[in-house]
Amino acid sequence: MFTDSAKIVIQSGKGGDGHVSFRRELFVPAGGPDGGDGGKGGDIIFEVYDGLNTLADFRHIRKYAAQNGEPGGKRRCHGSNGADLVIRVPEGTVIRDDESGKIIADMSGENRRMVLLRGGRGGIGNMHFATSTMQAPNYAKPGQPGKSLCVRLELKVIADVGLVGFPNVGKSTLLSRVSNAKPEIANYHFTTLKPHLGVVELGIGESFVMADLPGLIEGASEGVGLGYHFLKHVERTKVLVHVVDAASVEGRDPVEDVKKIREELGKYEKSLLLKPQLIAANKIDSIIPNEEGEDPIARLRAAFSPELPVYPISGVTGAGIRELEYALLNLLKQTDRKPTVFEPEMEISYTSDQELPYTVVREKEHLFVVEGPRVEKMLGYTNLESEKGFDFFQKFLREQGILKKLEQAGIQEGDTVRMYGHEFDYYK
Ligand SMILES: Nc1nc2c(ncn2[C@@H]2O[C@H](COP(=O)(O)OP(=O)(O)OP(=O)(O)O)[C@@H](O)[C@H]2O)c(=O)[nH]1
Ligand SMILES: [Mg+2]
Repeated sequence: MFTDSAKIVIQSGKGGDGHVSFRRELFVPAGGPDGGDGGKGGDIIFEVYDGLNTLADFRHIRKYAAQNGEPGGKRRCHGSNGADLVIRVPEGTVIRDDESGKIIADMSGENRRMVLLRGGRGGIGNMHFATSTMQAPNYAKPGQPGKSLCVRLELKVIADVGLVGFPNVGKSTLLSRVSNAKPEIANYHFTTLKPHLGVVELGIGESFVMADLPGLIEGASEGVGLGYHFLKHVERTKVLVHVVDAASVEGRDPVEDVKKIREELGKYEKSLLLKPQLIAANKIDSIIPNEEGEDPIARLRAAFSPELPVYPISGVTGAGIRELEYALLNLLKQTDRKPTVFEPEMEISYTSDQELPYTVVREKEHLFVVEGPRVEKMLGYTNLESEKGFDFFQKFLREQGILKKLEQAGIQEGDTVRMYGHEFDYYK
């Protein structure tokens, strides 16, 4: 089965924790802190791989995780970085956030490799936390967490020319006539269930890619039938060919058909109607003039030319095919052939840096000691003599979860808390 979309969960690696240790050497009584930094967590990287044409592989494996960073070690040992995970996708893969549907990246054009999820930074070891007042810091920074995200991959066919039309009008027959592609052709509706690509070669350096798309029906833009699923492929083609059955073999009216298909395209996405387009009036080998002698080609021209030029063709006999091919080549020469690349609609947000670490130690029955670089900084910054300053500092302790930690450590009313030379009485 052809898969042109897949949902996967990706996860970048967690950063390794910083280490807490102290130098222990002979004749060095109180060695300084020497806990090393944790390694960085692995990134999730998307890469365009030319050998791939479908997203089928993503149906078997749904979860993709990069490696975590290793924690730091003693003697300033740096933990090793977690390995990145490279996910290979076919060109033209659009990556969306599954929850919001927003585009995170479009793997096409210049964008052949990108880091989609950054791994967490490693935490720094206690060797970085020594200050003049705190010679033996007992804390290190934990590694940053990795990030997990559910994303939807969608493959958009990249073709220069897209064939659109109702079922059974002869789109696949036309593609097989002008290119090397071998799409299935049959006299029933919805023979084509997935897009087929073919290369149309008209001479050296004069070739283009044509996409045969599944037949559209009325209401396609609202999700009736299979069509909706494939309208997105139309977005990437540069030129559209409306294929109609000019012979009305099944009693359809080709003029009405072009109008209806254009209506569906416009409802799905207005800009589709701005693409250069023309009409291939197919099955001319079977046109039987009616009693009034009305010619369907003349009717089509009256209704749509010159906005949409009409090319009478027969996919079966080959009549008119050359003219159509050159008309398409000319149209393409006038258009910018670089495939549309979608702009990202969202950026991945990462949880902000982990709070700096601190320790809460019960030194004696009624004495608790709080230490940590942020606490130290905050103390230097706050005027504890003023009531406002004191309130501010208390709020800080509450928000940092330090009060909670003290309670967990068993602090009671009236106990003392010491922080860098300041002593406070604890009251609820
Ligand atoms: N007489 C005649 N029959 C044609 C012509 N082109 C296609 N057909 C016939 O029309 C039928 C449908 O052809 P397909 O090429 O499968 O049509 P399609 O538009 O791809 O159909 P779906 O994939 O179902 O949307 C087949 O029986 C073809 O043989 C033509 O130029 N003349
Ligand atoms: Mg077909």
